[in-house]
Amino acid sequence: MTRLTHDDVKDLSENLGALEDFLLKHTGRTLKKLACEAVGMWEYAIDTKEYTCAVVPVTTGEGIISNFSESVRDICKWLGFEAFVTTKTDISGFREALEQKPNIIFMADDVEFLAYNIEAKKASNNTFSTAKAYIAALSAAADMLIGKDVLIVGAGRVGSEMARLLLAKSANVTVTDIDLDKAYAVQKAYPRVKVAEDVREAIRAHKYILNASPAHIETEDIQEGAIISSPGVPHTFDEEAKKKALIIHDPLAIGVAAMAMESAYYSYLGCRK
Ligand code: 2YH
Repeated sequence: MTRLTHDDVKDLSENLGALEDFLLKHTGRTLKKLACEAVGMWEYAIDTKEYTCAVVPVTTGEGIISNFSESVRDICKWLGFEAFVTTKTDISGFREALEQKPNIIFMADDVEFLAYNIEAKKASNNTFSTAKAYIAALSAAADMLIGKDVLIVGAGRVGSEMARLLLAKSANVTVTDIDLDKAYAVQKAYPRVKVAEDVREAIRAHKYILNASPAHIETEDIQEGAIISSPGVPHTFDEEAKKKALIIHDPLAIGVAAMAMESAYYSYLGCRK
């Protein structure tokens, strides 16, 4: 699993306005509306300012990513939540968070990234929220995906979840991965999914692409007018690629926004006023 770096998130908070403008221009949705659509809720169903999010930095594994927790906090604030980062890390940070009585606690190690809703006792998982949110973005930018041929590049956890969600949207789904065993494992789970064995050929043949892989996509393989919804990091598209195609990407905000809205929605479903 690709780990974010400080470079990925160092300017994230200052760039939220630019991301909002980009999403409005290309999907017709704000970050919040897109996140709500991704998790199947109406954006005015809850009042985010009634909810507090705590973010606990985690030192396990490769340790703290400088500015990661602050970026998660600022994404939550952008959506209207109250939000704070604990001064302590790990279990001590968790205890510090609990003392402030938040509704949602965010924590990430090198493998998992969860938002835990304390009152609903339910966790939102970044892998699944990211898959949902980037499909919502592609669907909005492409004016729906019903009957459209959509390629998923990367058959890991995000790619596999994307296949399931795209089938629910009645898209024609093809998956490709340099590791063919992984691509065929997705097909085994969802037999309607086609497997493309040649990654570059598959990219050349598709206008609608979800890139859930850390691999580089060659600019010459991208179709003119393609739409690429791309959570994958590192993000290596060049200026030429961005001229040819609409490339929807940010390192953290789109996935975290969907986690936060889904988590708050759990409280709403549990009848919190
Ligand atoms: O970037 C990551 C992992 N790739 C998890 C992604 C799950 N889809 N984790 C961030 C680690 C943050 C660090 N422990 C911190 O600063 O708290």
